[in-house]
Amino acid sequence: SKPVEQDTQDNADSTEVSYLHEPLIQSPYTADPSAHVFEGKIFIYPSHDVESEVEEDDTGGHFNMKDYHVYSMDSPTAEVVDHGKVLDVNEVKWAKRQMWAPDAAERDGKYFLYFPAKDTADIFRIGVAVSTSPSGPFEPMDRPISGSFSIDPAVFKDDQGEYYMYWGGIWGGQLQKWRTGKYLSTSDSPYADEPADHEPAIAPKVAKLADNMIEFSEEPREVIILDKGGEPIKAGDHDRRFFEAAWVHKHAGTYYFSYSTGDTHNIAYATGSSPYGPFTYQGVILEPVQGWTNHHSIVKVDDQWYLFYHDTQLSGKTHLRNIKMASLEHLNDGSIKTIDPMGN
Ligand code: FUB
Repeated sequence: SKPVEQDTQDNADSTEVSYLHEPLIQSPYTADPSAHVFEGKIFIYPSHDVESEVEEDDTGGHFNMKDYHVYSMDSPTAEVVDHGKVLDVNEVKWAKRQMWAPDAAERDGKYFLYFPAKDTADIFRIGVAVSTSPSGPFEPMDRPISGSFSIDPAVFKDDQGEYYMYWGGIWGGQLQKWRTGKYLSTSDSPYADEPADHEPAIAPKVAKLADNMIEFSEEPREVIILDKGGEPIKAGDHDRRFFEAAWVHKHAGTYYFSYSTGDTHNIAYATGSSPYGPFTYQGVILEPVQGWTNHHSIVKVDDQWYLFYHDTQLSGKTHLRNIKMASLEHLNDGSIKTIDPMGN
């Protein structure tokens, strides 16, 4: 279905549409939308999903993406502009395949695209590419970020102008293979190397970025997610444990760490008083969508918060997704109103 035309009686020339819970882009397939306001517009940095010759399995090899497009909107109801291909895997010397969920950040008029991809040893690393424009094209660095691993980078700018990268994803994102601090794979099974159910869940990672935005300025730290009793969420708690798709936003002085729970398909959130955490689990922001993956971003446009997410409405196939947006509401007690992906 197409985005719904708004009532344009007051403005016959208006091309405004309401995209809420409707595909933002009909073609190509897009996923994992990281949205930001840059230069007064909404910019969206999604994955570019493509048909794949690789068979579906739990390491996600069928998510075999090869490049990135950037999109922008003048406002939440304006048409979506495709700025075209801004980076191709063939331009990235160190990367071999699987250009997964990216994010972007701006500093001093420069724009940085952060992206995970598998290197020539089939290990996920996080790369960075630079542009003078939020719409790219982006020039990749010759090497991934030193000390980076796994997937799904998300960069949060704090009020004092410090930038933090959050990342990680288990199974196909390989985070479970980094528990010793080095890549250690005891088996080809994607489930090997996970902690036992009663042990603390694998933690996502955070590191402050250096002023040049292309390096970490510190060793990666663990992002600890606690239950309301102050205990770390356990590995067996699939309804609440971190899986992938980290995102951080700040509202009324509180840091909100949100993420996908993977095989239970929720976007959950936890709150804290520091960008490093710990964060206390609070609940679900977005219920399961059509398709296996759930991946989002949260951005404030003027005075309204929006959730960007994806589902598989247009294709019915889990690796061919389409991005969407919805309004997001913080309630007076600081909690976030749970969103039904169908808009009900
Ligand atoms: O798009 C590929 C992967 O699927 C992402 O990196 C994950 O977050 C999941 O959405």
